[in-house]
Amino acid sequence: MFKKLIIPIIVVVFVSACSSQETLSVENAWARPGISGGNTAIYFQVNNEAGEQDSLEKVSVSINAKAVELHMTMMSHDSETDQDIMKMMKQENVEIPANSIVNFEPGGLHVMVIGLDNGLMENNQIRAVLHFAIAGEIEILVPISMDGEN
Ligand SMILES: [Cu+2]
Repeated sequence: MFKKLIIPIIVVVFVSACSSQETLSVENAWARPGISGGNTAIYFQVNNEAGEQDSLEKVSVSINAKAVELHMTMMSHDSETDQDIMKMMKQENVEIPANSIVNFEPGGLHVMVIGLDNGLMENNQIRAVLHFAIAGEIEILVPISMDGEN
């Protein structure tokens, strides 16, 4: 009688632990070093295994800075100088389609932390909270690195 009760409880715990991982997860986070008064960019991979589209609405960080914004780097053509230039466009939010991986990476999407109170050195670590419309808040550890390799 006692044994029969325990097995269903274990199954329920196991299933709920799995389902939370199979919705949306964030991996491979890193951020560039930055100087006091300067900026840094945070990169990561969003893996949305849920059957519905989500949206990254906002990011907050464990360090003091003037602003945290979602940015998209794009090439645009400057007709006056006839040169291609890199431009960063602020995004109100970033759509995360169902069953997709969205990469925040150099040259593309990133989280821009503007006006750092204190410098960020390699091998430091910060925390960030990603606010998703459906998945809610996901907290990540973000190591400071030159290239995301370490
Ligand atoms: Cu930016």
